[in-house]
Amino acid sequence: MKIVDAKVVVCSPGRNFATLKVITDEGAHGLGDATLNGRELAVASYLTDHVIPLLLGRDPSRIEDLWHELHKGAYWRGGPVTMSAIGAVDLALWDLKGKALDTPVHNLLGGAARRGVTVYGHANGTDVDAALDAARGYLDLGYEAVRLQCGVPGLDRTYGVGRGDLYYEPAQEGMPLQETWSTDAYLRMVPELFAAARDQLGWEVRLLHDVHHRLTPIEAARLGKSLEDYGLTWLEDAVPAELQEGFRLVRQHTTTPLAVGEVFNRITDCHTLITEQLIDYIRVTPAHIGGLTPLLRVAHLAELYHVRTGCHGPTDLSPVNLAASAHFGLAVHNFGLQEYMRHTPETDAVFPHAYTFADGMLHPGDAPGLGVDLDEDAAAAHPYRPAYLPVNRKLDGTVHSW
Ligand code: GCO
Ligand code: MG
Repeated sequence: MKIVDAKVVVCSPGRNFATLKVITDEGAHGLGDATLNGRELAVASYLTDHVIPLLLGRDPSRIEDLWHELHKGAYWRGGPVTMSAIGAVDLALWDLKGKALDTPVHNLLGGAARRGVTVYGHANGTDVDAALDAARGYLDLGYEAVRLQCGVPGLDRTYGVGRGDLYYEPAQEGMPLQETWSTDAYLRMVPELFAAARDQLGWEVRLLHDVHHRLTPIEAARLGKSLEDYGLTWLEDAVPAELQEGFRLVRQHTTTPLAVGEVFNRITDCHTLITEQLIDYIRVTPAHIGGLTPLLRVAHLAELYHVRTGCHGPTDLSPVNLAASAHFGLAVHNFGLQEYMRHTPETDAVFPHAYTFADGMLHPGDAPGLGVDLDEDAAAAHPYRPAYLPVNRKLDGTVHSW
């Protein structure tokens, strides 16, 4: 088998997605997710201008070899654009291998290790009551785990609080939206949210919260301590992810489990956190860490240190990435929990898929490969629309992490 053609399809069925399609001389095609929120065209150019010429004529079954060639061969290693491009190729090759062998990708990764992939939904609201109402909606749908985010008194808009119960989309067309931030107001609000949640929702539901990289280590330590009585499954991105030593300080002060990884793009971003047991869940994104090939390495390293997986699965990655997470989560031994935000009906129509949600779990299905297709006519009806993630400023105007 040989790769004879490849192209990047950029479309916007409600939000922007970049998808790599790799075609073989046997007429099969594999799909990879190349979406990097707010920087989609940079990855599309990296693939079209620099990677696709290297793929033509190559044997797509040699996934490991091609991965290292693209990674080491570029000389310039790492970075979100480079690794998203390599990740798209890697996912497309696993998809093709499954199709060539007529088997789902989870079977290639070792086979099903559990009944399904337990997911958490995003419950959010402008205040505590609205967030808890949204959480009840998820419990009614069969979710066992929910992430709770709510508005902060005194701030106009807050990360994680969306336009409706089921969909949250921070990227906006046009120039970046300006959001505001107050650490003091936030640190007062979060314990109140979780006290009310345990009081009203009880203890069966697993609860999570995303700080979105906004605290210093000592602030994060205080938050973790103040949440200990509410038994969170994880506190996510408590400090900026690149400050790895910051996790040592947080860890010394709290038993609230910690999760991080959605902005990581290399195993070297994860290894100190894993080997020093500074985190409990590693949340890398299949498409952004460079595909399933390096993701498996991360998971196997993490398993040795009692760290579980919790792949980043927002709607700003396409169903191709979500399917990869579902196959991976079904097969890997130290799977923890999977993020699942529902894609809009427009997105699902462009990417028909075999995975399903039932009883709080994602099921990748038994279709060969990843089990996701791309309807190119439907995609063409939704052309790319430039959009940016918001910018965040403290109340005095100083730029803060968004
Ligand atoms: C999450 C993430 C997202 C990111 C988004 C940025 O936990 O799902 O924090 O909400 O903000 O992926 O593009
Ligand atoms: Mg997050």
